[in-house]
Amino acid sequence: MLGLCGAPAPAQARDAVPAERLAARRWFADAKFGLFIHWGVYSQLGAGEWVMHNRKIAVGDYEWLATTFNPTKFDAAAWVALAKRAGVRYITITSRHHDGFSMFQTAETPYNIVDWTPFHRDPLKELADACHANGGGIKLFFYYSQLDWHHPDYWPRGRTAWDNGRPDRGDWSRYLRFMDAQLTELLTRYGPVGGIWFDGMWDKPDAPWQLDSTYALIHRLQPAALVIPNHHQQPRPGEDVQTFEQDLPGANTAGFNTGYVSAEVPLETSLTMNDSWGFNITDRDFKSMRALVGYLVRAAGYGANLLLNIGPRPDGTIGPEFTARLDSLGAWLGVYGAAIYGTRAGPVPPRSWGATTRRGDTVFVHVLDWPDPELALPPLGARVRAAYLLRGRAPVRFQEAASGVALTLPPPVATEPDRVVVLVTGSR
Ligand code: JFZ
Repeated sequence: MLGLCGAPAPAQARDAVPAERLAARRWFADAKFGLFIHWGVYSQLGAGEWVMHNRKIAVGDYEWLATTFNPTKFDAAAWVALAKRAGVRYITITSRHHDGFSMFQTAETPYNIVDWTPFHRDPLKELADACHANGGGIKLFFYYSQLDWHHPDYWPRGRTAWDNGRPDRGDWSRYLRFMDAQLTELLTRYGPVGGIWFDGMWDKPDAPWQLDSTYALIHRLQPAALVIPNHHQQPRPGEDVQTFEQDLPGANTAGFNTGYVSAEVPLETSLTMNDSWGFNITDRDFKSMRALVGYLVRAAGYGANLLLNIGPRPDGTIGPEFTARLDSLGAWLGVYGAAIYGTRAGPVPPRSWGATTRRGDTVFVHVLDWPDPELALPPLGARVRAAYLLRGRAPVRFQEAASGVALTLPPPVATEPDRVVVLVTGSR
């Protein structure tokens, strides 16, 4: 049985992971690009998804705020069309964030978008239908927060708690049953689900989360659904992807990511397009196209996906700063997608000048930042048979030596964030 990169999976992992899920992991590793969506009641205050915590909003006041949430301009088909134009292969949307508000129809609490708001529609149902329509092409994943600032049974409280009016008591086991019941709803009422993106365990890392039974529940309900935990720790049994928040695999500029990088499971990097996950009306610090292409390419250079975030507005529309960048990324992938989709980490790990990706005997050299005409690569472990530019296929002169391969690059073009050189390699 093949592991992630075709290499035999370690005995223990192979026995534990059914073929269907291994296939789903390979699909995920091929996908390389996903759209993250942070959207909820908090979007109304335009100050990001932690506003309830940051402004120490009492439960009663936040519950009132939820009664005014009415995103009448929400159009699931338009969101999926944007995702397709951007070239993403999956969408990961917040079904319930730390504020405890459910963005889907649930029998487990009236504190949900269908029963608590004038909207009375289930945006996750509409999004699932739009993803599955016209032959699909976009898998839908659900972000699910284990941390809850609203639920009375999220007790004992964790690191992020403040006195927001909840009683100082609760039944933890009842909270765990609540989560499993909601996960059952998400995995039985929305068609095929790509997986669950967990977050918030870091609020109480040592609490009895009963992950094994929750993961087993997910894998039982949908054998191909992937468990993606944003716990910033080493992957555990039952987990299918290691995700890094705001960092490339192994880096820890954010301060909370682990330096450990799994070789057994697919990798993902989640990234904000500005500095906020949820809609933030004053956050204008949007990354440039060059920076975003750089993240997508460097992530792929580590063999990781990029999960790029948008924060839709409270009326259900998506701001032009987000849509313009997604359309540009889609146009870029229209030309360079072959050097990203379906690839794995290349023979040369990411460097200051760029990165390499590989598919079979074809190596893609992504030159992101190199001013000089000559670029010296270390030995690639195979002879180079041919070299040419991916865009336009003009031949690229190369010289092989024991020390490696030297490429003669065309001059950089201001509008081109990434000069991609294709190397056709063959055995020595
Ligand atoms: C978490 C969420 O809190 C955030 O709202 C967003 O959903 C992001 C994708 O994931 O971000 C975190 C989690 C933990 C820490 C910081 C940000 N931490 O432990 O410092």
